[in-house]
Amino acid sequence: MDKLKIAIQKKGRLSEHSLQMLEECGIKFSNGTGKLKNESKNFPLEVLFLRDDDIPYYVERKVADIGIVGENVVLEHNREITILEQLGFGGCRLSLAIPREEKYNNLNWFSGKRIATSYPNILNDFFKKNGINADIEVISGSVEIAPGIGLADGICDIVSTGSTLLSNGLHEVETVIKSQAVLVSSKELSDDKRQILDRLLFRISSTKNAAENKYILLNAPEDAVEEICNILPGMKSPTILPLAIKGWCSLHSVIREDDFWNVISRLKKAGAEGILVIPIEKMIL
Ligand code: PRT
Ligand code: ZN
Repeated sequence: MDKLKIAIQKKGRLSEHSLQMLEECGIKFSNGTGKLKNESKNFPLEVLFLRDDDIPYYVERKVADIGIVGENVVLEHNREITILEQLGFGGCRLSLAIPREEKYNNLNWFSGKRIATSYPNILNDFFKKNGINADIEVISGSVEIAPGIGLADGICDIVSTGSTLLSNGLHEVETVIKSQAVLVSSKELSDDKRQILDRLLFRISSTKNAAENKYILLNAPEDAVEEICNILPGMKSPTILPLAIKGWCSLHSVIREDDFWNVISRLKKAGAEGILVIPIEKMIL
């Protein structure tokens, strides 16, 4: 049977997370770094380690069947590939930034200005959509220094914490796109490869669901159970078990990580005690 080939970033911000995601899916590799490729010992998958900018093209050309790459790179390169899934890591945004001392009211600031970026296609689309006529100066790295050395009036670059902009005397004024790592695939896959991909997607969604949810256990007096059940919808409905102490029970359920602080204060108000919140390793819906 053919193996599915996945391209991931060789060295950079997405490398570790990409391998970690495959490991969380139970896919194991023999040790060995610095290699160009690596085959899994227990799943029909071969990993190719590439520069992130090359991944969309290699997937389009079917050198790799699928790949993990930033949405920003996919949109900039505009290749014939399909985005299958957002993976929940590598979060960032592509933003416009200008010198701190410049006053900014709206996008018209950019009319007639020179803007340095490594993302000319995305920026060009954005300016076009917003009726802005600006000069785009394409540079491949250290975009943030362009205004300081007189190469441009502003920049369009990837931002995550914002500290790079700050230390270069720039301030962020518009978000052009939001981005995160995505799983992409070539437009056509053989039936065999499609089957392997479906198995991989199933594992990815089980680990993603698990990461987004928590298992919650708590004790409560019986007369508080109804109210607590309304706060905790869970996967179907909470599990309720009697405690050794009369009139008390234990409730088990699942809540979204995003919600749980909010829910916990409501639970305590309703009479819940001994609340435990536990990570879930896999969650199959
Ligand atoms: O060598 P290769 O070409 O493979 O790697 P690369 O250097 O082109 O990419 P890399 O590893 O820097 O980033 C890979 C992907 O990570 C990007 O395509 C984004 O999808 C995502 N990502 C997430 C980021 C950032 N966060 C990020 N902060 N990519 C780059 N940055 C840079 C940004 O360019 C700027 O220089 O970090 C700086 C800003 O960071 P803050 O925290 O100071 O705002
Ligand atoms: Zn790159």
